[in-house]
Amino acid sequence: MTLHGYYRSSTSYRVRIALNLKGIAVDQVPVNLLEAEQRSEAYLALNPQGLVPTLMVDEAGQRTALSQSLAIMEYLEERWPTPALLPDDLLARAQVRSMCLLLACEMHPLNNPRVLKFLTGQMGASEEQRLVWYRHWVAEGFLRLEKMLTTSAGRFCFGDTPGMADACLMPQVYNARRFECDLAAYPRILAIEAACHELEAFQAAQPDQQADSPAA
Ligand SMILES: N[C@@H](CCC(=O)N[C@@H](CS)C(=O)NCC(=O)O)C(=O)O
Repeated sequence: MTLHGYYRSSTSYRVRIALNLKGIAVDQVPVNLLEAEQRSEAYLALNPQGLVPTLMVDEAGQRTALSQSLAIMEYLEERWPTPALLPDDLLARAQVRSMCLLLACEMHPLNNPRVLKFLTGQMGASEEQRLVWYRHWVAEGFLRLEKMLTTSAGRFCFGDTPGMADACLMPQVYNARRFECDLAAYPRILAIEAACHELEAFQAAQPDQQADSPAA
């Protein structure tokens, strides 16, 4: 399989964590978002949305392009069920998916670079207003997630096994740190971050570990 992504893209980061947790090796093709490579004709032929990630899969004699990080993680889970990214219990699986959706649908899109660019461009927001916006949506999301974690978390978002919710959480924490958000009010999230940092699957997925990172 081939993963088209960008080192600092949180959605690519999610998929890298999921692949690493499952022990699946893939080829990686960098798509430089700063150079607008995601909008090149060649890339749009794979992913009409012009977003990363895209996972290219060879299966049943054909090559298929999968987009949307949550759909990709669900594919990986169904195709290679062990080690699992979701718990066995049906209700528990729904709880983990709720956390994933909070992170991926209520937080990530609001603070996506193209939204921030629109704010400071067409909407005329200042850099300071951009930061207020960014930090507001981090606080709003993390406050709710922190409450959900009171009933679900062990060492990780759900119990003591790392999984799909942790793969969604870690990139959001990474982004929040880049924008110097105050995370002191979220002790459970910080404890989960520390637990994830101990694992090779999460370490190897970090943006600065990727070949297209300037830090590499
Ligand atoms: N819901 C999508 C979001 C994908 C997305 O927003 N990707 C960003 C990077 S994190 C992107 O490609 N941005 C490029 C652009 O906005 O032009 C997913 O989960 O895969």
